[in-house]
Amino acid sequence: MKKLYFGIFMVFGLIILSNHVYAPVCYDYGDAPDSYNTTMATNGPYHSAFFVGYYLGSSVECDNDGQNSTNADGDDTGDGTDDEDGVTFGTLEIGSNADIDVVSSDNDTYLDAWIDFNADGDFLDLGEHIFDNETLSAGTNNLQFAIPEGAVAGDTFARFRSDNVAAGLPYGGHAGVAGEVEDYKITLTEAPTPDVPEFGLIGYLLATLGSYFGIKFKKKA
Ligand SMILES: [Ca+2]
Ligand SMILES: [Ca+2]
Ligand SMILES: [Ca+2]
Ligand SMILES: [Ca+2]
Repeated sequence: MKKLYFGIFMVFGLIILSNHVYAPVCYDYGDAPDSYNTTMATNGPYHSAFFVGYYLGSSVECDNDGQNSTNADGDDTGDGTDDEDGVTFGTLEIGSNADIDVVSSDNDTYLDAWIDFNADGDFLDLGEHIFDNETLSAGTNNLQFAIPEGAVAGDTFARFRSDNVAAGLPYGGHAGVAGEVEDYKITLTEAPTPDVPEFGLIGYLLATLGSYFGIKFKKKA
């Protein structure tokens, strides 16, 4: 009987010392279309949610498989719980630096992220791995990345994975540690074209040069 009490004491002690709440073994998946390797059948990414901790945003939950969906919202709408909630995007203008906020549950968590800049249905192309083992702190992390000139304007997809091991993450497959994967549908916009005055491109260039040298050109009445 003493051994039984000792065993129970040890189990509860470990749960408390872990600083995270125990939950049944389960996994979290993404929800981008399956060309991005989302479901188990296509080697989709998944993380153990054994310990409820080391997640993005305010929560993570268990799924049976990747929730591949046209708008990358299957993990949010499928079970009524929007747990893919960790990343906030500002304007995503081609050729500019983008600002995003990434919320992490804990200090010393590590982020890998991808954007399908050429909108060809994968995260494999050069420059599409935007964050590689980026260290996050608990709370909101303001991060920047460059959107290449060759990116395609319109809707595309992004994948964010974080965990508590500084080993880097691939965009598919299992990570044997606690963490989360969140997929997003995003929109890349064209950079605005500069206004060209009514007196034409040469006039615009003269005006720009004149402004630089402090000379003003006036249109003939
Ligand atoms: Ca998820
Ligand atoms: Ca999603
Ligand atoms: Ca989340
Ligand atoms: Ca791509």
